[in-house]
Amino acid sequence: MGLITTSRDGFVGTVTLDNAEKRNALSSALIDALCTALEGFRSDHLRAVVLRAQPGVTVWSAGFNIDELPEGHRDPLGWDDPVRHLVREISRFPIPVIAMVEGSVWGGACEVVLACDIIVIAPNASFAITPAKLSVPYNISGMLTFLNAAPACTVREMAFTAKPVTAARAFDLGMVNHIVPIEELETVTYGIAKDIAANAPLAVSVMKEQLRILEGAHPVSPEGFERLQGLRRVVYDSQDYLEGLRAFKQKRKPVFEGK
Ligand code: KGA
Repeated sequence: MGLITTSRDGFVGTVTLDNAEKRNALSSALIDALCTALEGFRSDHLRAVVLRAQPGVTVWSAGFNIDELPEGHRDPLGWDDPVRHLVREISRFPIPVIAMVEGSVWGGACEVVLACDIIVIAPNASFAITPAKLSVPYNISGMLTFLNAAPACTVREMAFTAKPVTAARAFDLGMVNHIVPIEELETVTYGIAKDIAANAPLAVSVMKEQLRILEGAHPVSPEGFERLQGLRRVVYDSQDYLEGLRAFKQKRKPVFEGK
């Protein structure tokens, strides 16, 4: 079964998430396919990429494939985690990636969208930062993706409540570039892609990399890094982490005890 589809029109490539049955949860297989598609676009010297889901979805992506999270005592979001790999791939990709979003975007998928260069959304889009719902310690560079995309007080509210933010609010907060009626979503998105594709690709590419390096220019001391990793370990070693996973699989609300 295909998890994504790809297409291209001139210098513009499209990757469409195509696993609505599992709400486009970011399984390692889906992410592998997506990264392979991006690599193909890179070697063919495309100049803009649109990342989207099938038209009409109510869930753009349900985030991490929770079934693939480790059963405790292992960092669930370490360097080699597929979502971390995808976020790095998008942000280091030398071609702008435009996220075109209708429907809800959860957890790791919210980070993936916010890691894209430009975001165009329909009024039914929504965004949620979900680790607190699952008792997952999000990783440090992931928190930076959120912090680079939204005001710190918004990131705090989203992370602590895990409640979705509406499209209108995301636009008001500057988290996305455009909110447009659903009928105009493709026209606006592909219009931007074509504008980018008409420009000098080397100049665009170097500006993208400059912005990535500048956005990531936050020195963290070794002591601070180790402190954060130690605090994260307490969370993924906890009973609450196991409870979060179990509750999702049993389709019930988790009961967290703070231990
Ligand atoms: N991982 C794995 N499977 C998932 C999934 C996920 N994140 N989300 C949905 N599925 C599966 C679900 O188990 C079901 O499978 C199918 O997709 C349809 O889901 O048919 P099956 O085998 O039972 P469902 O729930 O029936 O669809 P729905 O009623 O339309 O509801 C859609 C939503 C998105 C509201 C619902 O599926 C949901 O709440 N999903 C989880 C959203 C979430 O909390 N995501 C965060 C994932 O964690 C994450 O990103 C991390 C680790 N994080 O933030 O730190």
